[in-house]
Amino acid sequence: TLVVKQTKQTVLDEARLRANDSGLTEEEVVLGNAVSENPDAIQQAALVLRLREGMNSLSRVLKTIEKFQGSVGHLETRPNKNDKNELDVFVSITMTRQNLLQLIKNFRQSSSLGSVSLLGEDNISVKNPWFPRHASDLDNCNHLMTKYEPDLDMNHPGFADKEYRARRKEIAEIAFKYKYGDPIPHVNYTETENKTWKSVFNTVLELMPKHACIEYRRVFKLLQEEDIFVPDRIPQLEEMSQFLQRQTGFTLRPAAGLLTARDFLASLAFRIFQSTQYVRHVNSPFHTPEPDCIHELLGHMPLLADPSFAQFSQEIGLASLGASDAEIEKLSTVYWFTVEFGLCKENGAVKAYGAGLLSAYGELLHAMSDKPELRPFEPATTAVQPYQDQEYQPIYFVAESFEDAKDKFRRWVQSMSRPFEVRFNPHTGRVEVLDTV
Ligand code: HBI
Ligand code: FE
Repeated sequence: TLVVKQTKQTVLDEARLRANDSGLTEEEVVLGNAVSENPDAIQQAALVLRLREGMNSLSRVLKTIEKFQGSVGHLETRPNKNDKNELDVFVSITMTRQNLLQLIKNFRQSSSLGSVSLLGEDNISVKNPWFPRHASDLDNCNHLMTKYEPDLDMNHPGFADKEYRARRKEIAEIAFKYKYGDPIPHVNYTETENKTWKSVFNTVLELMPKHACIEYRRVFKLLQEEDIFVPDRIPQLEEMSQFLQRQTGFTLRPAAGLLTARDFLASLAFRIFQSTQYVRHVNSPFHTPEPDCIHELLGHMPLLADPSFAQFSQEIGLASLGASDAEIEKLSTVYWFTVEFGLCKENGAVKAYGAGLLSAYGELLHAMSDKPELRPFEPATTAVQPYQDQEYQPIYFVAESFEDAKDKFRRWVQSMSRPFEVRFNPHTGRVEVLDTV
């Protein structure tokens, strides 16, 4: 990327240089100001455009800016030195970040206006934000949200238990040291920890036949047949990871706790699930304020071994790469109401597929009772539904099927303002960035 401390003159020269370098004949648009993440923040941006049809396209550019409620502060034009039929335009505009991103996307998608590339003053570029391009980059994506950890959350059942906190730390340490490619270290779970697993495992066994979706039941049985799911011992993450890999190509990497939504979602793009490895407090086997390995193993693993669900999970991950904070929030909400608390239809009945339901019998029974409100899964409305992470949900969303949820989700992702598209290349394991044409 280019260094960007520029006056409008150098912005214009820069754009010209880049156009010459790359042999582009299209306009170049350069965003000259650092961008804030708030979609409603009013921001100033300098765009440099090269117009093929001179004044005609200039009026179209200005109309477009007007349509996005931008105001023009400064406008300069001059003929392109190399091609007198082309016009270089510098325009300084003020508008909301959200509209700015849409405007830029609009420019980039309009064939008459051609391509747009962006530079930010702090090297924060809308077009090239940093995000992991390969699973090994996930070594840098494990930022924690510590508010529900036993050291900080007074409501955590382990808050007053020094021994528990030390044990949790010891296990979390594995995740801090972990690097891409390492096998996941074995944990010798204590008798107490295995006992906690057993009581949750047995309630799941009891409730599953009636309430879990067919995909969950199928994989659960397979895990029992392979002796990975047994009542008396907690499965090791490494054996589970190898099982998933055989089913859908998903693998696990150890997580030290609740990750930020951005980091957590990013890993899904690579079919990697970041899983905690420590166990909830023995005094509270049926509820945990933070994710623990019982929740990950009993709740998440069976569905990650289902091909259609695995695909859906990866697509949420791909949609999150390089997304704005506001969009990450929406994706997290979709994740919450699907992967964590989703319901689906099965032969006319409603079944659970959300991990937060399948690994917590209290909420599962609540979801299946006539108390909560059930609404059809519709990404645009689901994404803005406020949710509860401390009590049972008052609202659940019901998908027709995973295939239908995927279709709807794909269509909704298209409405996001990201000025590029991403694609996972399974041959290289890399995410490729495609400019939207
Ligand atoms: N971190 N370790 C871990 N496990 C999760 O299930 C998890 C997370 N961070 C965020 C998250 N889940 C979701 O609630 C969404 O915000 C993506
Ligand atoms: Fe979860």
